[in-house]
Order: sequence, then C-alpha cells, then structure tokens
Amino acid sequence: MKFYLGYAALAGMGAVLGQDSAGPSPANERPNIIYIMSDDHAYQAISAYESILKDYAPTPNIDRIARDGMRFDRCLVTNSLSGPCRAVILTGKYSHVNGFITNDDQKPFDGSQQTFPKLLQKAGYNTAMIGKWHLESEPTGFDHWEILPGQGVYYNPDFITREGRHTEKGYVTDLITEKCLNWLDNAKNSGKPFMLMMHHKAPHREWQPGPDELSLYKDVIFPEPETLFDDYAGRGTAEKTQDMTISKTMRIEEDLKMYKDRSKMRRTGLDRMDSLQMAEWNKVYDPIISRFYESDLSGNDLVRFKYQRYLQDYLACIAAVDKSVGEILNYLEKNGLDKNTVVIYASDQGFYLGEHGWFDKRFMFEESYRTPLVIRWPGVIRPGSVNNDMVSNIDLPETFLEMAGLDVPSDMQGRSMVPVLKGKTPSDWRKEHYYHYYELPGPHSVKRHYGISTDRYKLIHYYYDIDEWELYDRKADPLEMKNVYNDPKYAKIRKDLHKRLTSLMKKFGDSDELARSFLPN
Ligand code: SGN
Ligand code: CA
Repeated sequence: MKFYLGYAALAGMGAVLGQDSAGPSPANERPNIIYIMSDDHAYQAISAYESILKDYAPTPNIDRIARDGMRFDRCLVTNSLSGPCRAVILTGKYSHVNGFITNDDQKPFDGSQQTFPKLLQKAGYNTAMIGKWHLESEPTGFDHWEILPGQGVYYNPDFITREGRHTEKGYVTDLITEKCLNWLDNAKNSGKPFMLMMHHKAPHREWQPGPDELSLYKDVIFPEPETLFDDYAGRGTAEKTQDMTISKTMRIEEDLKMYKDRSKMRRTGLDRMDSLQMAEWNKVYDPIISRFYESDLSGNDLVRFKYQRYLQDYLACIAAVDKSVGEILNYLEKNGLDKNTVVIYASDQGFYLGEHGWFDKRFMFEESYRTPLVIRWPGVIRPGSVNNDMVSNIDLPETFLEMAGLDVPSDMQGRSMVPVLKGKTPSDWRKEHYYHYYELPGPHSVKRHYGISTDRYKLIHYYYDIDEWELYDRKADPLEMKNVYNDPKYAKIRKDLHKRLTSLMKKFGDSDELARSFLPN
C-alpha cells in the first residue's frame, strides 16, 4: 500500500506520527467508535475522491475525515443493496450465511445471531443505532435504538423505538443528527466506551433536499459522465434489460419533482410537509416546473435535463449529510472526545450518477460495487493516507472488534483492517473479492449474478432466467464497456478466473446449488 501525503498544508504535519511512532495504542484505552453511514452515497459525490463532480459539490466535512485519516479507494461490497449490506456489516458474513439476501426478503433479519454490536456490548461498550435500519426485525445488541420504519421519509418522518412508533417534525437528516448528539451527550458520561451507528436515510431516492439546501444547486450545470448515452453494445442481456436508466425509468414527477399532479406527492411522502415547509418548497420548484413544461424537451435533451435535475437534488441531500458529519466532528472536538474516537464514514453501497445512463446500484460494475470509505483514528492512522487495497464491507465488523481489543470470531468471513489502517497491509491480504447479488424479481430488473473481482479483472455469471458469463479488463477498459469473455486473447485469464471463482465460492460456502435454493418457486 502507498501513502500519499495529499494535504501537505495540514498543520503540524511535520510532527505527525510516522508509522512506528504512532501515538496512544488502542489497546491502552479502548476507543469510542462512531460509524456514520448514508444510503446510496456514490464516491463520485465526495470531493475527497477524484471525480468529475469534485469541484461542483464539495463535502468539506467528510473530506475532513479523509484528511485526518485514511481514504479507501477500493472498498467493495458483497451484495450491492441496502438491507443485505447492513446485514453483512453487522455479522461479517456473506448474505447466504447471514440469511438476509434481498430487501424484499419474506424473512426479516435474524437478530438472534452473532453481530459485532452484541460482542461490543458484552465487552462493556455502550451501543446505539439511530436512523435507517431496513432489516425488518427489531435491532438487537444495542443499549439504545431509534430507527426509521423501512426506507423512512424525508419530511416529518416516523421513528420506531422500544415504546412504539411516533412522528417527528423536521427534516430527516437533521433529526437523526440531533438524536445522535443527544445520545452522545449521555454516553460520554456513562463511564463506558461507546459505539454509535448513525445511519442517514439521505441521499436515497427520491432525493428530497432539506429546507436549508432547496436552492443550493438549482442553477448549477454539472458535467456529464462519458457513458451517459451508453447503448450497451458489447455487453449481454443483463445490461440491456435492466430497468434503471435515467432516460426510461426515472420519473419526471416523483423522482424529479416536476409535479403536474400534486396528488402524486403522496407516493413519495412529500404530502407530509406542513404549509410552511410546502411554501418554501414551492418557491424553489414552481419556477423550475413552469420552465420545464414550457420547454417541451425530448430525446437526448430530455435525458440531459433529467440528469441535471437528478444531480441537483441528490447533491443537495448530500450537502445536509455533510453538514451533519461536521456537527458530529465539532461535537467530539468541543467535548475532548476527538482523540479517542474513531470516526468512519461510508455508504451502504455505491450508486450510479448517470454512468452507463443509470441511477441505482446492484451491478458488479465499479460505481455500485465500490462504496466510499474514510476513517479517522487519531494517533493510529497517518493523516492524509490513501489506500488501494481491496477491502470490503465484510471487513468492517472484524475491524471494529479489533479496535476494541476483542478477538474476531472464527466464523466471520472478512478480515480486520486494523493493520491496513496502521499502514501495514499484510502480504497475504486478499487479491480477489467475491460478490453475489440476488434481488430478481425486484425493482430495476437486474439479473441475479455472482462473480470474482481482482485488481484488474472481473468475471461475472448472470444466472436464473439467463445463463451468461462476462469478463472485463479494467486496465484496458476502465469504464467497463466491453465484455471480453469470448475473446481468445483472454482465454487463459478466463480459465484462471474460473478456477479462482470456484475456490472462492467453496471458501465462503456458496455454490450454484445453494443459489438455486434461494430462487422463487
Ligand atoms: C426503493 C426505490 C428503488 C431502490 C430500492 C432499494 N424505489 O424501492 O429505486 O432501488 O428502494 O434501495 S422508490 O421509488 O421507492 O424510491 S436500497 O438502497 O434500500 O437498497
Ligand atoms: Ca442503499
């Protein structure tokens, strides 16, 4: 792994902890852990990452975590969907092992199984979970929890606690932040180390900006990704038959708020706004709506308009999330907690921002397969580090356990990233990563698939109602536009990847037979 001291101007940089002179060891004093996760936040929309949007939509507070800590440039998920990712992060086990394979699972998450919050709680941590949970069963392993029902809504949302369900007034990102700050205020005096999972709903579809950000990007024109008008030539059935394009799938009214029929606001929860909130909303959106219907756009011009509207709202939601991260960081500093608190920022999975003409996730292509991850751990992580190792969301619980000085149970399937965080990636760190996505039938019609990814290649098997293999060479084809599975030049690589995929599946206890057992009758 390499270090890039990207923020040379950082105060005191000269004196910063070399790898071996790292400050207080985590073993001396167990650190607090704050895991902040948003929903569907693409790394392309974090200014600490390289992206065409970098200069258009800054995320200064998330960037603060990267600047003070480590940015991961290849953190991969095992099944790019909300509920399944959350189950992986709690258990350190693949979906077929923890039992939660799709969002629409008939079976809620089995909360009686081993999870990292339970293990931390048992070891004396004060634990809490606040925000989007999305696992249907009640949270277990938390001293305190307060969750959104299902996906939750943006304005005046309901929350569920042990006492039942109630409605609160306000914007969901602000409410979750406030609840977390209140909990921290008690936790800091509890005499125990704490672990907080702060899970934002934003910036999930339908991307409804908060009152302070309504007009933030309304007049900004964002650069377009190279593949906005992808026609999927050179790829297979799965890419051609998905239902997640900006052009066809994205709805002008509910998604882009160009309401002609305001009764449709009920479908997206916007009808929950009170008259003041609605008046503020209308002030911004009414003129955009009038201009849109006057302009009578069609074809590629309409796609371009939709892309811009999508990003204006999506990035405005993120601005509120970034502000929330800043409030947490400031709180820690003000209360002298910053030195002994690890702060992690991640998304549940990646997201398409117009690449391949798409929004949403699910595919094993980079934008949804990779999730943003930045971690600050004062005294342990060298500030301004950038890591290119293949890490995964399945490594997070093992990492949290080791941070707390606990042993990692042998049945967890990931690996603690603590040595990676210390800048000492073990020589036997993973060189390949296993993926398996299951949700078909389901929203966006992405075929079921599993596959293996290495630094350079990806071998993917789409199955269920089709049986197609694809191979991508990310070095020759970084945008993943060409399936080279049948190219004789890749015959050797293909063979090798098949072999490695078979042994990876065996290692993790997955198989075609098991995949078939999860198919709908
Ligand atoms: C909803 C969204 C989908 C999204 C899924 C899963 N439709 O069904 O676009 O893919 O959630 O998202 S919506 O019209 O209801 O917004 S996930 O992040 O929770 O997995
Ligand atoms: Ca999600």
